[in-house]
Amino acid sequence: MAKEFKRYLVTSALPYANGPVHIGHLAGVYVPSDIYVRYLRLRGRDVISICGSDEHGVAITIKARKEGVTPQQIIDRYHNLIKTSFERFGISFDIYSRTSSPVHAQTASDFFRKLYSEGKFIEKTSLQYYDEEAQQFLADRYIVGTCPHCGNERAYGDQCEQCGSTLSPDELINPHSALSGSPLVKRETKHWYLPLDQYEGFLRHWILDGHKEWRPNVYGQCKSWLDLGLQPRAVSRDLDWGIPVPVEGAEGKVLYVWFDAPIGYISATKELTPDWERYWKDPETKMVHFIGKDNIVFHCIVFPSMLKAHGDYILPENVPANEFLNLEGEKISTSRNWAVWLHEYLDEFPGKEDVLRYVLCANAPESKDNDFTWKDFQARNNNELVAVLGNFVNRALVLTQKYYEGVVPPCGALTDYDRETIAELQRVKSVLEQDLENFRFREALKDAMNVARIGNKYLADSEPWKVIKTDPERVKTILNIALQITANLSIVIEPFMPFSAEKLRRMLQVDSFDWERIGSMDLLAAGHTIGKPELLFEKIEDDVIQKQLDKLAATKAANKAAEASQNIENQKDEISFDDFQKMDIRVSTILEAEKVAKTKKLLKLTVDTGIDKRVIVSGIAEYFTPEELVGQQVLVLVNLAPRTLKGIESRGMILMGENADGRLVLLKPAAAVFNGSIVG
Ligand code: B3M
Ligand code: ZN
Repeated sequence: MAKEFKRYLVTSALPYANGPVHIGHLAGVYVPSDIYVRYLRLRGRDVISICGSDEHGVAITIKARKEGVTPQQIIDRYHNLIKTSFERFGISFDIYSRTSSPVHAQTASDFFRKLYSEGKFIEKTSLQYYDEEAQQFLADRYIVGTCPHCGNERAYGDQCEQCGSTLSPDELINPHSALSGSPLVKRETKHWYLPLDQYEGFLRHWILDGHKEWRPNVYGQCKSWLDLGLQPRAVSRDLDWGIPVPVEGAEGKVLYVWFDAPIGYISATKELTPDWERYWKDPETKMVHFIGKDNIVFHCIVFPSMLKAHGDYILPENVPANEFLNLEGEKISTSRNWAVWLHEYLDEFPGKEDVLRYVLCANAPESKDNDFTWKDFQARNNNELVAVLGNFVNRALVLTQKYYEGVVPPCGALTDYDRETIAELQRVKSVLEQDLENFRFREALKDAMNVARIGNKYLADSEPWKVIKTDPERVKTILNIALQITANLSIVIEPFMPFSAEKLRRMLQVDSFDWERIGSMDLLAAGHTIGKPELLFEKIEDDVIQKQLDKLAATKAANKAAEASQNIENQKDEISFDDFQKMDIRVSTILEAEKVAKTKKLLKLTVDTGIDKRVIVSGIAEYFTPEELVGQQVLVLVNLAPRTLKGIESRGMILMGENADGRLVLLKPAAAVFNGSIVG
């Protein structure tokens, strides 16, 4: 039997205040979390829903530098945009705070000081990259250089965005500062580390023994982290943006953003209620963290270790992390503007908040990554919301207007079919509650929509528009039942589509019903007058969708043009003729071509250079199909040192040009030339 709790503390991942919220955030975190808290409130549970902007970290300082403004201006802009967007979308946090608040600075500092004074940290001095011109230590993201895997000259110290490799600054060729461009030196710096390795035993027992009910993607990731063995993790950084490390000898150092951010849940609760300790320290509280999969380690390993080290706090009962949502088959990217931004959706689709809430729940990446397409958005709106839910409600209300001037007719004797329908309706509540309690929101939405399916089938089978001619008394019972089903719908859709539930209650001229009355067939008393029927949902036409697809196409073109312009670099340093003579470029023919598995950009080519037949791996899969390349004559730098890419040894480089919209083009002889012909 699941443990009963007296209250619920529900947190949602604090969005970074360096950009707007997009559908990936909503599908991953905020729609599921809002469904859950709305449900708990409808059940009369004591629940608080906590969120706020995550306003520290390197990404905010990079954005500020890029825009030539201060980090404070960045966080003020996006904190306000995010907060108002959530409110407009019906995400009903009890508080939406921010980690730049004084209460948070105090709470995070006190938390650090307690662990520090109790000796829970390791102090370590290490060598870090330092920019002497900018006079500051550099976070990995501020270090750029050449990727050792694909030659991208603008790879970052933590990742190469061209081939996707995870990097460390030491792997970069010619690492230099993204701030000043100057080469780097290493300097000693002291930081404080949380010895996560000391918490392995506790975490193993608490998670692997104690929470086998966690979602497989979450449990599995925790297990692999623990099996790999945990390392001490730095909880401070050399940065001038963040919460200063509150101990002697820590000038110029701030708390690591992932140390301070989760404490933001605590500080926001303090701001919400003087009773905050009952939520955070009483084991009768059920704490649930809603996050995306990239935050699992911080919410299941790091933050619980911090809470354990502190000693006063409870631990999360569940962390139902979602996987990722892609957009039209590609990863959503803030930096490449490849997203559907919430504030833009709300402006462009007024009154359709629930359509997006519905689609993002129906398509939620609960167990695996999923894809959002505008065609699917249109299909679900037209074929499910309009054709099933909206259609049923409209028929029930229009027929009541038509036959009884909007007055609910009395219910007469029930047929067996009536009883079967009512019994089916009454089975919904327990299934719906089970799915909601267990964070199966896609299933729960289907349970709720099933009420509309039951209603539609009941009307289609009962055909009141025909029976009215022969047995008008019977039609009173049919429509009374249909209206009770409509009233039940207004309850079950509330957690998912609060705007439509409110609109439906207005059409029925009722206040909200109690959740426990789901399944009741006397929600609307005979004689009650309902309001004017309106359309709950309207069809979305092709031109509306095409406009969104055109918008994404324009984004893609803009990205390619931006990349192309970035590639027009100044002429490189002068070289001697001897230097040039070192390069051996030959006319060659591509004999075979195939995609490199698990990569989007790489092709494996077999090339006849006239000297030999060899394999060359080239990052051109986005621009050419293998079929297009076979038989083409190209120019190959044959004496380039071999490199191994995704396990394939590549000997040489195919020379490419780039056109105005950033697409790569082959460079080939104006007429057929023998393979091996020297280019000079
Ligand atoms: N700011 C969100 C992210 O990683 C991160 C969550 C913090 S929750 C304490 O996208
Ligand atoms: Zn690379």
